[in-house]
Amino acid sequence: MTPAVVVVGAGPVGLLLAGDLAARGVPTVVLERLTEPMTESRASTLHTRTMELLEERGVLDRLGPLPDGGPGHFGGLRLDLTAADPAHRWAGQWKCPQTRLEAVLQERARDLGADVRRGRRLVALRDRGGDILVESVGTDGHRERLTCAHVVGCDGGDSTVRRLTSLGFEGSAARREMLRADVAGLDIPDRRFERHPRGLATAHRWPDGSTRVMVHVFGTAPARRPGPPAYAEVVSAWAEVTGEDIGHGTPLWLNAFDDTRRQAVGYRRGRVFLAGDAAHVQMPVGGQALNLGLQDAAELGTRLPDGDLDGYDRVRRPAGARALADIQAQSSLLLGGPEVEPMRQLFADLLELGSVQRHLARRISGVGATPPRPPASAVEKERGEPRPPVIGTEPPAIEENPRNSSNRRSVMSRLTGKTALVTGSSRGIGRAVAQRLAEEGALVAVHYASAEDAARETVESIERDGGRAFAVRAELGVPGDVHELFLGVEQGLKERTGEAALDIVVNNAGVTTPAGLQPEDVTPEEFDRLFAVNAKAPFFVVQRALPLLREGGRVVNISSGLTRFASPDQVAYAMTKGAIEQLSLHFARHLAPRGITVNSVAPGITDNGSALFDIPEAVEQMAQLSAFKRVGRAVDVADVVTFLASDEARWITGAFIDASGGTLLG
Ligand code: NAP
Ligand code: P7Q
Repeated sequence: MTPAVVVVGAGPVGLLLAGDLAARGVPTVVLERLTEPMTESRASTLHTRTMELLEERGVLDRLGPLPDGGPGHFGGLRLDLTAADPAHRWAGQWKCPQTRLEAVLQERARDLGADVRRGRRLVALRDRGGDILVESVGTDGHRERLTCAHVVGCDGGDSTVRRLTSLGFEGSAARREMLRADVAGLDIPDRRFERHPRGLATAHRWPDGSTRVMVHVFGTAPARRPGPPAYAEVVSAWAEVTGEDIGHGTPLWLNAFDDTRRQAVGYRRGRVFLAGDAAHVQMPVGGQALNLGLQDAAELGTRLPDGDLDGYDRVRRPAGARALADIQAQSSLLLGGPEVEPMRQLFADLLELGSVQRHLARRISGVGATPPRPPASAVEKERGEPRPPVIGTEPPAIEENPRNSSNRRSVMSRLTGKTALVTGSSRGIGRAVAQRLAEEGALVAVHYASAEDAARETVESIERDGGRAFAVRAELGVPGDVHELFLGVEQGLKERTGEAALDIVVNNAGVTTPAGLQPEDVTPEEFDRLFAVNAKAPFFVVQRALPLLREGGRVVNISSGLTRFASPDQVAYAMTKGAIEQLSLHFARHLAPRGITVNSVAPGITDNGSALFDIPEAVEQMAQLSAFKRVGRAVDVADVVTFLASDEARWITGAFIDASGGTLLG
């Protein structure tokens, strides 16, 4: 088989990705250095968003019931993760040994047709322009060459793919180290992040009677040692911190982890991508690493091989950066000495507040993050030979695998402190615009006419990504429409910011002529309705927004390429779009003295999620109109709108921006 994608690394991240790609019919090969899955104790905590991802893919069914992981913590301070969304069916955190997850994900990937090749070590990558050559060596020394379109490094913090691609890995070196051990023959009480004058200690009795101990002596930097720490080191640190002697115990497993924080400077270079630990390493506090990695994989799995590939870096790298920053904050709270006590006390006080709990719990559990679509049609291929699951040990409170994860999007903040109204943002282009503006930091009023659930989903997806939004209902094109809209907008803004000021207005809501309606058949009622919603309402929205718009504000009117491309069955609709372009032209002049820009963006055929775009033949036909031979995605248009909303577009006003992928080029 000539693979389209070679995934390097058969950990949970690589296997989830391989399964998702295979489910979409993308020929995928996985190369893994180890001949057998790892059996030692590693990550074990699954957060709410990850549970959703696994459920959507049928992986939870394969795993069977998982034990509740109990409450979580933030830097060692108790934080009930169910606060993120108490009503969510996967509220809280769940325990699943990484070994077991790996076994199930491998079985799934193979069942779906991915070719998982174990015992193969990557040695070379060569991007040849049109494809990429992958060279690996088997345990027998046999070299194998594969060509493929894309390579994804899911090969851990010490990623060979990253090294071969020369992608920078920037961050800060370890400053603090924690020692860990599973020890038999101890009889010491359980404790969770117990702070002593000299350090921090955790003890947890496993069901098999052994005890997981973790200890940090305040100020201890990582020791340089060739392998795991000696038990004597653990005994001495434990005695120093707790005064207890555990020297009589028998160590079963010894390990040290630290607070190294590094992130790849790009998650993509040409045909090569990074996901999971290969893209970011961080201290394993709070169990976020595995979750972040799985969420990377889920996102990339929807984009390869020919989707918006740059979007992967754009979405996941800021999400990773934010998780890493949060984890560093937790690490300071957890491993800081007496000097952090006032900060811990302050955090403890803040954590009493419901809104703080909810906020932090959401950030950790990824609740509400934009769900990367599950693999479209999970076309089950012939079943491969399933491997027996490997049963691992129960998870530790701190993950073995020191790379954590979360699921939020951009921390980019071109629009921080700004407020926006996007009409018709329950779905389609408007939803993508609302999401992108929120991603850049704007507080967004998500307007809709009747699709309440869809509008709520838009708001929730924004909130899950750490953004802020609220929904406002108003039917446009009827008497009193704009009044009703602004009642909701002003109230929502006042509640959240204390004032009703607007920076960005996007006139996006629109209705179209029914497809195939000939000009001869357009009724006056239909014509009036089109103008009422598409032209009149935007005019009065802008008029009503004038007193609220701040200096430097932005108005973006969504037109259509049909004002430049003749399509007789859409004449009435196109006339309304001609009208909205006039709105931009004349208001641009009117509002320039206030530094407010007004522009039109004209999409061509854009997948708005409607049923039409589920018909491959129709999509294929529509795609031919664009110079790029594909239909637009909502985010293609949303990115243009977001740019116009940013300060970078301050010198553009009264403009018509063609966002039709070259449909107008002829
Ligand atoms: P869509 O998926 O059909 O969604 C339309 C949005 O507008 C929904 O949020 C809807 O709210 C809202 N809306 C519709 N009628 C409304 C009314 N009378 N009052 C208030 N809200 C109303 O739209 P889309 O395809 O993303 O298009 C968005 C804009 O881009 C439109 O102006 C359209 O003309 C323009 N455009 C689209 C394409 C394309 O191919 N998709 C191409 C060029 C231009 P509910 O969900 O509550 O109904
Ligand atoms: O044809 C369009 C088009 C269309 C449609 O397909 C019917 C739909 C989806 O109900 C409404 C619609 C809105 C549009 O703005 C366009 C459109 O912009 C377009 C179409 C065909 C060829 C070029 C186009 O813009 C350059």
